[in-house]
Amino acid sequence: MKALKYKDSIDNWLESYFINKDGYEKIIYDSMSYSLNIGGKRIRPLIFLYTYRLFKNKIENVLSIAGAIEMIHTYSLIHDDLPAMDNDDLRRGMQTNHKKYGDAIAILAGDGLLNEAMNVMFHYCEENESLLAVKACSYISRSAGVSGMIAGQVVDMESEGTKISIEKLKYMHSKKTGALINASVVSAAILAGADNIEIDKLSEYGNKLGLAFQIKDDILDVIGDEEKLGKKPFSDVNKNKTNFITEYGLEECEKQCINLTEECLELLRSLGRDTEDLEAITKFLLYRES
Ligand code: GRG
Repeated sequence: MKALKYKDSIDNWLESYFINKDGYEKIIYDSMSYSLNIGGKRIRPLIFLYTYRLFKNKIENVLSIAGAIEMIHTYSLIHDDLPAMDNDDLRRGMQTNHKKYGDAIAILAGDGLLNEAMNVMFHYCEENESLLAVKACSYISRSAGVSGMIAGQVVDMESEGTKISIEKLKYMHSKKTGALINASVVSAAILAGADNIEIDKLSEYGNKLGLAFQIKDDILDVIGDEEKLGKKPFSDVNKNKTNFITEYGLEECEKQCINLTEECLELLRSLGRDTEDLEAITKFLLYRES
């Protein structure tokens, strides 16, 4: 599959962020860098950059906000893998953070990444003295917070081992996975000065993309290859969790993914802008193997 544009820029920004950090607390920098830099598709920061590029040219100016979004995502994965949550040993094909550094450092690494993401965003707002930046960054922090991703995670934890309705399943994923994907699109549009009609269309695109992403995640959990996934498959089955496969079956899920992808592409085309990169990543997500 063709490499996604700007992925190297994101990887380089993240790799150089915690470089040359020393002192008694060095282990926390090692631990945060470990999880940030052991792979990851960088879907959210790329979607952010591609959306920004619909309206503005210079992505170098906003690379830090893209990096902050990936820091938030990585923190959520570290905490999700902890024994108190999903208790997973493998992530991105490597040991999970707590397996390598222990539970205490993994909790602090997640906290550290979340706070660092906020520092990066505040710094951007200060430097640019921009109200659009404040609005964009507060959209991101709200989406990651208790009315967004954390709400979804709470419903997920509370539902373990019980059968939940499709409505609740969709609610859970619109928050847990969808909120940060939606924020990656919408915050970029806000920051770039898009008008309300464009923001609304892009928000709808983000919501549909988030749902397609989650259904594909459930499909891969059943038919994915362990090596490519970088983690053990059948995690939902083993934890007795309701997911889209248990509710709709594999064939119907594949159909829904294709339909949602088509709806995403139509929304993008309706913007009347050069949406080539967003279209490419939308299709990439449909055909991904990890
Ligand atoms: C701990 C507050 C808190 C939230 C955790 C995102 C999340 C909420 C948990 C992750 C569990 C999970 C497997 C969710 C399904 C969708 C998802 C987010 C998959 C991982 O994202 P990718 O595929 O991963 O973008 P990479 O490694 O490529 O970055």
